[in-house]
Amino acid sequence: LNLEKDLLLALEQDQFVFYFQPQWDLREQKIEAFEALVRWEHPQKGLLMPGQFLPLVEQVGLSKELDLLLLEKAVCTLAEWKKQGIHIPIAVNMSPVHFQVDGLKGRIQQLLLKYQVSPAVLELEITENTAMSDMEKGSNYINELQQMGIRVSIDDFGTGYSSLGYLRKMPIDKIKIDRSFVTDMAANDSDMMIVKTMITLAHGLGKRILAEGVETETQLQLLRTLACDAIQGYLLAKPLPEAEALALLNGCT
Ligand code: G
Ligand code: G
Ligand code: NA
Ligand code: MN
Repeated sequence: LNLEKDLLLALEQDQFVFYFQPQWDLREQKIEAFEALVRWEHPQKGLLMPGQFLPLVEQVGLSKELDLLLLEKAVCTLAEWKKQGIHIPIAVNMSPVHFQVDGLKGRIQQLLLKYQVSPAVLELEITENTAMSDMEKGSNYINELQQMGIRVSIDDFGTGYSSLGYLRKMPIDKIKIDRSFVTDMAANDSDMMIVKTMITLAHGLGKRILAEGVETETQLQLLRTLACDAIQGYLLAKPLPEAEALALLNGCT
């Protein structure tokens, strides 16, 4: 109950910050994008992780408000980076309840205009459950986002309850293999086969594929062999505060 009261204040006073985790392009050997992961700088409790407050945000019906706030934060950060001559995309997670709500597209367009940011550097991460809860609406929506020049990726791929048919209907740019398949791929034949098949599937459909949760050199080598396009995970970097993320970017280019 206390946290609920704090939440309204936090939205008002903008106590949320992004940490940034790099996504590494295996072919080009460079950072291709940063995923923005929210943290709450709570005045008394310190830095709170998404798992400690996102369920509450959803429960009290503030997901849309938070998503919009974070979307603006992402676009604002992109504008700041642009000023510094840094042109790297930011991937923002969209909460399931908000994705198909009317007005998101218009809001994004407004933000890009206001901050003079190109849609090409904004990426939205959605889960397959979100996109597929209403196939018709979902594919229209993703089509419209793509026509605006924004990229859409499927997060946590393989963990949702959906058919694969949507992959050919929707102009998705990138598929992110859920880390649960990557963790044991070196030791578990089934996981290895699933990862391998996901990569083949993505490439067969002309989409990029990224493996999440890469923590070991062995996993990296296997993914390279399987021609996976990109990786994300602790092996490369944990989600970092903005300054550290940019320092890493500079060190990598
Ligand atoms: O860092 P990690 O603990 O950072 O994130 C945990 C979960 O919280 C992930 O499933 C992620 O998708 C979700 N999450 C992180 N940042 C955001 C955000 O900015 N918006 C939304 N809607 N979800 C987020
Ligand atoms: O649901 P989503 O994929 O957006 O969530 C990303 C979550 O995974 C975040 O909590 C992030 O901190 C975490 N994460 C990122 N890389 C790794 C990793 O290599 N290992 C583990 N265990 N977690 C990771
Ligand atoms: Na994500
Ligand atoms: Mn994910």
